[in-house]
Amino acid sequence: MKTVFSDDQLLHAPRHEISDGQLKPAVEIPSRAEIVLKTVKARNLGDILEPSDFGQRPLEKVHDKGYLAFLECFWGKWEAEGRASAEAFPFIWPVRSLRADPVPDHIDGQLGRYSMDAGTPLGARTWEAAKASANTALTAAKLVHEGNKAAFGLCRPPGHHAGKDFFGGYCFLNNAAIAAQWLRDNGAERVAILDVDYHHGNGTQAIFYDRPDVLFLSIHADPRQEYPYFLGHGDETGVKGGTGFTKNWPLALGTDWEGYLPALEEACHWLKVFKPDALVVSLGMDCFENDPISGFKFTSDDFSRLGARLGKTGLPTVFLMEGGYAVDALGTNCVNVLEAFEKG
Ligand code: 6XA
Ligand code: ZN
Repeated sequence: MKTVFSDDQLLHAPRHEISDGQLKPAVEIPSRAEIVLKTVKARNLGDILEPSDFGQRPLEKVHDKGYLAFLECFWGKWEAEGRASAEAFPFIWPVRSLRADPVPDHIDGQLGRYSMDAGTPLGARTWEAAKASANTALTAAKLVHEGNKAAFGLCRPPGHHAGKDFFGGYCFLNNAAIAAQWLRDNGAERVAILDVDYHHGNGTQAIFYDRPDVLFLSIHADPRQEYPYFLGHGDETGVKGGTGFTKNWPLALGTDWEGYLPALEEACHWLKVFKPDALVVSLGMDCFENDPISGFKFTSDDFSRLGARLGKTGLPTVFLMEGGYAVDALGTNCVNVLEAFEKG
């Protein structure tokens, strides 16, 4: 299987995140991508390609233009205000009873308008890295469109929490949504997204919530107990024409492979019913038992089981990396999925 990756994706290098009332060392760091790349090479998964530049258009098909302009111009304004020695965190949001329009002129207001949490700092080169990550996803989608059975977009920063007009959960551009939309725009009539990251992909779900042409399936920690807390419940099944084309399997903290498998089988059943022209997998490795911020109990071998099961669907598949923060094991767990998929 071919892997797509660009060094530009390393340019987003957050120092801190806010958690437990403290500025803690960031966990979504460049070494995540480096260890996966190293393992892809060591295990001879296949060729490694640089992404092509798809320009702004595929981003605009998913994201709000004002949001994209905000991401692009943010650091210049932050610098102009003499604040460039620190990375930027939002601290106010337009919650119930406040207005999200008009968009504030002040960058602190804009930061809140275009974000969902305080755990995701913006840095000097975040925009470049996020664009490169989206181009990696698009290039992987194009490889599958051109007839490759599967491709791996080694995306980082990740994407599945990013909405039409907000960043959060370490995500800026929704790589999976951008890839799925590009596949739709290039001949695929139906695209399915299966999100196996430990956290619910709230951004991806929201982007396609009223659409019958993109099926969104997600297996994740119950939002009653886990981030992102405000989406990912079992009763969210889509709206309008999209009713029935979103399905969620929220699972209890402590879930292991045996507890996970029935949900995975149900998801695979819906893939069979939907018959997509292509599958996009939001591939998080944070279901791992030693993940520092998560609560499932996958072993490294379970990632091979996951890959083998996905391989059995027989679908042309675009794998896009999402979360996973046990850096030492991240390469092994990720390549376990991809290798087993190819054998399966
Ligand atoms: C809160 C946790 C963010 C979750 C990021 C993630 N700081 N999402 O892995 O899939
Ligand atoms: Zn995650």
